[in-house]
Amino acid sequence: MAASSATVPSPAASAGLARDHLLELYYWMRLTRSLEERLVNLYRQTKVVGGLFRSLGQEACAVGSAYALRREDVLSPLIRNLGSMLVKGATPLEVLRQYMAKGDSPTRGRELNIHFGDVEERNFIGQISHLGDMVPVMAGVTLSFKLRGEPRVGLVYVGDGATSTGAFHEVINFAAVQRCPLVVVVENNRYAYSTPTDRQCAADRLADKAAGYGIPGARADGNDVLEVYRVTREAVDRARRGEGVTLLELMTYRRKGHAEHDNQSYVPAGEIERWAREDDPLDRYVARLSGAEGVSLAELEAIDRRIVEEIDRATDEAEASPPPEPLDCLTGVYADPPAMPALWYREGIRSAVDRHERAASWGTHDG
Ligand SMILES: Cc1ncc(C[n+]2csc(CCOP(=O)(O)OP(=O)(O)O)c2C)c(N)n1
Ligand SMILES: [Mg+2]
Repeated sequence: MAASSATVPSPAASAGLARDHLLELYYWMRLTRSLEERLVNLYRQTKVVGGLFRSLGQEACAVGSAYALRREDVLSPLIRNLGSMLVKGATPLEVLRQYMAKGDSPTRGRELNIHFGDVEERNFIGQISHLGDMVPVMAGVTLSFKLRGEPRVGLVYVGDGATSTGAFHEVINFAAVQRCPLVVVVENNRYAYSTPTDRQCAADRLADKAAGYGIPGARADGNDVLEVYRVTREAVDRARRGEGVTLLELMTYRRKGHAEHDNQSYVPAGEIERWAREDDPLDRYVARLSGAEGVSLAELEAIDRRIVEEIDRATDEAEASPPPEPLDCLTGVYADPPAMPALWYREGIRSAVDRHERAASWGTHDG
């Protein structure tokens, strides 16, 4: 350990976080980036079956905000909130299996990125893709906390593009009136697919929309993880005190395309490179930790090595996972699956299936 007592951060300068917590924030941000880089490699090897949605440059938004929640609080992530899900307890193994559509992934191969949840233990909700539509879900979740008198908070993310949907407007209004214990985080990454923010909304500051609902709104530097933590924590504490909804606008930048296939031809020349050079959340945090917080680079490198080992192990395990079993497609779809002979739809071609399609590693099929 390189730190001496002289390097213990002052709570005010570090958003009230102790040294261990500051290092945890680094761990989660680095894990997010490294795991996504591994997913890119797997994507290029065609082992990631569907799309790949990066949060490169946005890791501080995801990690700093989720870190402000307690375990019992509920988080509603989006595709660029891998970091938030990891903080809430999703594992690299689950994420890798999910992207590779493995039979033992959380959605048993039905879904191909991070649309999965755990509302029993870890309290993050499986997202749907429709822009803005997790706001109504979370208004309902947090209204139930209020009605039951539970001191729990919900946090829902929306993109800048999603703030222009009807669901967003109608339900923030509803949640504000009901004083739901809800934090709405707008991740303003300057683009909605290929549309820059100023081409889809005439307001300069999305946080100003809060005034229309009679709730507090704040804009913050989304690439400063401690600032993200600080403003989210204030909003979370406010919600827990029964003071209702807060709208936060976190300013960041989407350095990759909407998904991995998108070549970003619509982005002005030099813009991405400028953000990478001047405003990378991890670079900024490393500078902060190794400067004002007195953390040695050797200590950060040790964390990096641990992360590589964790991701390597998880990748091996995920690659060894079986593909989805065809018969499993009914599981979880019908409460009472129709009685039918197994493999009824393949009865006529049973021998062909066995001879040609069924890899030796596949599981049992027809009892
Ligand atoms: C209601 C609706 N309209 C269109 C889409 C297609 N769509 C998916 S993501 C996306 C852009 C989202 O932009 P933003 O809300 O800024 O989030 P970001 O991808 O930047 O994180 C669009 C238009 C959708 N999923 N739902
Ligand atoms: Mg956006």
